[in-house]
Amino acid sequence: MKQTITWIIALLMCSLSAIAQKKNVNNKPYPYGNPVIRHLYSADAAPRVMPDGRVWMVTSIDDENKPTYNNMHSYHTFSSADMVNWTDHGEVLHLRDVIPNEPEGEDWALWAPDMIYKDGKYYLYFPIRILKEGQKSAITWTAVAVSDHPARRFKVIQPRIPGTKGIDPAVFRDDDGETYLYFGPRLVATLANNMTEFSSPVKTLELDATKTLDNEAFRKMWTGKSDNKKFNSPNYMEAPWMHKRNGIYYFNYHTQYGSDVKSHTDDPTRRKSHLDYSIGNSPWGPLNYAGTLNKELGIGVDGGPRSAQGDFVPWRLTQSNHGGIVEYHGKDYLFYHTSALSSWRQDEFKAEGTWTQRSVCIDEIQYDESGHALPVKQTLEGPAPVEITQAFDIVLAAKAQLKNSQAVFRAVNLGSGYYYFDTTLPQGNHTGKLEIHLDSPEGMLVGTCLVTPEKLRIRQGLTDTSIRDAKGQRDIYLIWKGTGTPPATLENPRFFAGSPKKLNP
Ligand code: FUB
Repeated sequence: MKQTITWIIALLMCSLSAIAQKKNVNNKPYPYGNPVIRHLYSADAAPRVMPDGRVWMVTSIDDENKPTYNNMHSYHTFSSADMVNWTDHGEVLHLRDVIPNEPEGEDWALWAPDMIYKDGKYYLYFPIRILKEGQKSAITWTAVAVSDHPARRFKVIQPRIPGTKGIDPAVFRDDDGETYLYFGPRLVATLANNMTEFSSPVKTLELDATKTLDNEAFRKMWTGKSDNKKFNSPNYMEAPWMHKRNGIYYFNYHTQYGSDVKSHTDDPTRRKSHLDYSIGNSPWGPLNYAGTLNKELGIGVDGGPRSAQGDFVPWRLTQSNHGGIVEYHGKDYLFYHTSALSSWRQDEFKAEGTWTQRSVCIDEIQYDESGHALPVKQTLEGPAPVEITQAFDIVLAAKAQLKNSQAVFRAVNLGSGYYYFDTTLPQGNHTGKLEIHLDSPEGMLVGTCLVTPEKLRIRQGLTDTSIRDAKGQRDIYLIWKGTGTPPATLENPRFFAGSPKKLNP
């Protein structure tokens, strides 16, 4: 009975919001730098540096005319060379690519996606949500699509990854070459080589909030909840994202705000629509609660338009929080979304905009000396342009001999960062991995090429990997670890993606 009433209320709210939907009638240019995407409504950004050295993001698209969570039906990709100017590469996947017979209905929706490069291909992970009339709750799982370029159409290759449930898949590649998928109710598993199924059991991530909370008000807020089963990580709701910095794993997520978000209350006991984060030493957890990465949207924004209700921006709190993080040439950036553009396009900031007409914003993340991330300062201006003058790639040698399975290159200047490494193994038939270490054979592992004879055959001996923290003047150690005969030589080992390529006209 309770579920039926909830269902009726939900339907009622959807139709009321559709009726009350304001039109996007204001065509004047938006006056600020944030949001960075201003010609359509974009949400749930998942940013990553790709092999062309540009920052790419895939986003959900919110509807221009009848916005609801139920008719989110496509994904776009965007790229930038400087974090400020973004090119829209258009729609790369639509609901009709997933389910050809139900192209425009509101039963199916595509929510927050993620995209990653691996072994010459781009993989798009996305949640499918089915909410058929009469169903008590939505059914959700993760699917995978692939493309040979992030600006081109993706093709669904796995309509449902076995073992997935829930929304918001997020991919994370670790320095040892292992790729993790975080999804649904804080679940995690490793992806197999084919990127379409798991190679490990699914584990629930321990966020450990209760053990480290020393803030009494916060503790009271969560422990007062009736659902004691969620006591372990009580404030997790959705939007998982993992990033790694100086060897530490940072996992951020959207907190459970329930229906308590009210535009203008600062009640300290109200559950907040935050992005909180936990940190730890393993992508599997356990992690310890570490604080808030992004406060509720519109909180503490300096300057700009003010709401009629008080001294804050009109879109304050008018949105759920969703965050993706990328490091780009020395700075970490949080990608999130607000309804600021909607507020502008509807009535020039006179009201808060629409909950489901969101737009991607970017701001820098700052850390304290102990490595804790500080709450991001949400700005109207957005990020400063990034200027990069170093070469796109650094070839270490035309042919490098491996001695005792190792090749060393002294004092290589990796500048402000190189994001990928590749080399060719001409002899072909190897099984193992090529590790890239900085400064000594035991020094920081920044990436690992996972090698199989099959992969080498497909790519004519080429092997590559994304890398992290490869910057400054460093000694480079390439170390082969594997079974059978080690490769004798590496052809053209190189770091690349150290500066952004121009787009083809
Ligand atoms: O955009 C649809 C849903 O809203 C996402 O999947 C959630 O993370 C929230 O942003």
